Amino acid sequence: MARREYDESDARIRPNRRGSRPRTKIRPSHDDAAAGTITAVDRGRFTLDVAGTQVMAVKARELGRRGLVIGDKVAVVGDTSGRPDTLARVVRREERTNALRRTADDTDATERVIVANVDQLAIVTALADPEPNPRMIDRCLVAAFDAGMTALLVLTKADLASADQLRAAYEPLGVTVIETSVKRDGGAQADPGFVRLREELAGLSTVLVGYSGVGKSTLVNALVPDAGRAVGVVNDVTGRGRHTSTSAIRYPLPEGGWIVDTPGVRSFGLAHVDPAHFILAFPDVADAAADLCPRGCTHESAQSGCELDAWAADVPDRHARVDSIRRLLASRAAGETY
Ligand SMILES: Nc1nc2c(ncn2[C@@H]2O[C@H](COP(=O)(O)OP(=O)(O)OP(=O)(O)O)[C@@H](O)[C@H]2O)c(=O)[nH]1
Ligand SMILES: [Mg+2]
Ligand SMILES: [Zn+2]
Repeated sequence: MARREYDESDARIRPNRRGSRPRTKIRPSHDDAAAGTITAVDRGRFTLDVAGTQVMAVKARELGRRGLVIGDKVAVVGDTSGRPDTLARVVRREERTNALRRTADDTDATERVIVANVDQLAIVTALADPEPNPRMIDRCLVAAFDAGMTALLVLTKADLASADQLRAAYEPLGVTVIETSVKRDGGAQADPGFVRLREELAGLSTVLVGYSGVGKSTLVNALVPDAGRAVGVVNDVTGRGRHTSTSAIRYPLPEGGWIVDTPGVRSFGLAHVDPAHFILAFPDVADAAADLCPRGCTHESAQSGCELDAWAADVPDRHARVDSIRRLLASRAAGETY
């Protein structure tokens, strides 16, 4: 067989041509990259805020499998004009100050990052339709504590039911409790609780988390004049919403700061949190445990030597919190979530 001469076309079809390309260890430094923040994620596409301009972007290959979530600070190259049909490239994710995580259930190894770089977690709970679930609130408190975020309890639909019980249960924990209603005469803006909420959010970055139908998007629409978030109807039969919002989005607040609306969650798994940290989200219980419980106490029961029952005796709020922590621990041990 005659020896063939290789020409350029051979080089092009050679399967491992990537491997034969001279490798450079020096990655482009992207000194010219612009700084942006992720404001929405839609499959592989990202919406970024780049100095006030809305820019669409994709991940550059060099980012690898590194995930990007709302709130991530990134470096972006390419066309950052924000003009229609332009697409920039995210080349770097800056270090996160914090991240809110959850897992599907308490034994699920896959943690989902909901949002990064936020100051506050607003736990949104309706006072009715759907019914409040203190266990869910407790889970969110643990997640906020674990993520290093301040927790805010926002009780919506105050026109439907009293907030007294939940207020009494959570204010002693140092959690700011705000009750709102958008159904008063004059709407949300005439509601003192809503005005208070606005003040608590001003200048900070906050993420709203809660069951579907609790009124997260309704709040966002009242807070951000141009948001135009779709709001759902609560099903008469189940009292649950129909998951109106399907993806998260971050809006700038007129008073400064940011608000992130998220789709309703069905559960809030804490598989990623060290169970020893559960108790730390409840400062009064943590203090009592440190003072009273035997060393290495698992706080399981009075029979096992735990002193928390004695501490909580005759004080219903304390008792409820101890009970809640025990349920979280038991749920974690059994691998269930709600
Ligand atoms: N009575 C009453 N209804 C409210 C209030 N706030 C919201 N709603 C109603 O609750 C329903 C659900 O509101 P949404 O804002 O869509 O709830 P969401 O939390 O965003 O739900 P998902 O997007 O599915 O997670 C709507 O029908 C709202 O009108 C309130 O203060 N009082
Ligand atoms: Mg919504
Ligand atoms: Zn104990």
